[in-house]
Amino acid sequence: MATEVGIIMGSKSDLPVMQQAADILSKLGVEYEIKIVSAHRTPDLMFEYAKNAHGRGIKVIIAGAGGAAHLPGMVASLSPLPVIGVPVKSSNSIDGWDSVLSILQMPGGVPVATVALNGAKNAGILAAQIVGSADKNIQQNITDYKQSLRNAVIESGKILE
Ligand code: RP5
Repeated sequence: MATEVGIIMGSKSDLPVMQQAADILSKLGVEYEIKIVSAHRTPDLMFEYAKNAHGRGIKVIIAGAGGAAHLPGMVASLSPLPVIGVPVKSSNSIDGWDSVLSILQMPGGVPVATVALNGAKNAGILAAQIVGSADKNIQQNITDYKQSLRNAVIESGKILE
């Protein structure tokens, strides 16, 4: 199967958060790649990645960054693909708000679908849902996953009975 989701992050220090996107994509049967591409430290690599991802068959990009988090917005400006931004509460962050606002407050015309602070799991699910809109097997995996969430809630409530 072809790689359909690209996960990128600004630093290896983002990996503990961004790994959660990779884990849920694996669970949902979506092929992904995962790389470190910094907007500030490797702008040339960021440019190359964003310009070429769609040509390589990638369908969605998940981009995570902390602090002055330019990576998701810059990649969105360069790529025709949907970009999901993950604000990361990094060691240089002021409580996460800097990365949340940097990723969320994109100007009109350049959207970044922003998930919650450290919300890489939801970024993975959203990416799978986008891919699943044109892939019945992946869509079925998402339906099954939602059913498992329901079952877990019903099961957890039994302790109160
Ligand atoms: C951002 O700066 C990265 O995405 C990371 O969240 C943050 C800190 O990076 P390191 O100093 O830990 O490499 O660009």
